[in-house]
Amino acid sequence: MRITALAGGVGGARFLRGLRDHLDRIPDLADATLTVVGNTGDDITLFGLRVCPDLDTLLYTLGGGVHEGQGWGRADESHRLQGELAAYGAEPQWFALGDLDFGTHVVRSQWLGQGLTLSEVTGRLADRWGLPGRGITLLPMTDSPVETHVVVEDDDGRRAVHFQEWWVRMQAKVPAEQFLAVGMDRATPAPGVLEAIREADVVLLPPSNPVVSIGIVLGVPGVRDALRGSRAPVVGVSPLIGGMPVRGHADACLSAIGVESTAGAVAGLYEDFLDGWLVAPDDVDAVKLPRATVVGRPLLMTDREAAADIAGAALDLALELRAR
Ligand code: FO1
Repeated sequence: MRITALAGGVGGARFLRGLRDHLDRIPDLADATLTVVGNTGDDITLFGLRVCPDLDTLLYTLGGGVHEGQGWGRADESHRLQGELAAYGAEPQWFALGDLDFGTHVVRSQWLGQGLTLSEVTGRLADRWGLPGRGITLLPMTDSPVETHVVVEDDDGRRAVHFQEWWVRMQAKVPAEQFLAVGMDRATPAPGVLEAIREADVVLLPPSNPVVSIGIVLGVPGVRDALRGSRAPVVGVSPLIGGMPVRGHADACLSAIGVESTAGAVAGLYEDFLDGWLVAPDDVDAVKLPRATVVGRPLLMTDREAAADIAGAALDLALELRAR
């Protein structure tokens, strides 16, 4: 069975690790393959190095090297290099980059500099993290440079800042007036992305941020049409429980685009291709969708086991819809 998922950072990565754990514990599903189309709108160049936060979060989480408490960055990390950069007054210092994490950014930047595409680079990084051996293919949504920038207005005036500055330095406290996917007008899907959607038996949308993660992937020309035309059932998992994001600032992102922070409103962003929607029990009654089947179950990924159960429920719903 071929499963394809569009994913962003921490929530998406934890969900997909749960999905792999779920597949591994069911003999009939153990040989299922998973293709993950990762958001690259969070990517940023720092100290001359290309940093891909969502791809790295997926790599480290699925490869067993993630800092479990943070959900991003490496376990057993140190920050000697960052300390040296700070001592030289190098900016910015608001984005924590550990020594092990720097290894990924150095080698990625070296390979990009040698002319490899982001897809080729990501494939090499995934090899090191053992993803192919677990039946997992990680694809960037596009090989073209795309960056999400955020229009804000504060004491420094009205301007666009990089998404990471808004998300990390500003903690999304300054209202976002608009999200701009800079470079998206020249972007094309990375090799294999459209095929992964068209040939999937199941497509899953993890509980990633619907605006700045999944929303950005959906903005790559051709992706949304492929989902609309896909013969596979598309099942998503609400990133909100009772109107609040489980983590991160999805509510701030939704209000920026004039969408209310409810499981139903988020489903509305996907309604032209969504077949199934998993929501928290308290949200079931409020979610009325014209076409998609709504199922309620606890959605808090409190630990790896819970994530496997939630991912299993999403897959079960997709398989049920396939059988109809
Ligand atoms: N998130 C933070 O809140 N603070 C950080 O200093 C930070 C550093 C960082 C470094 C590498 C990386 O891959 C992710 C990092 N993140 C940090 C998380 C990141 O901002 C978000 O997870 C995603 O970009 C949003 O999904």
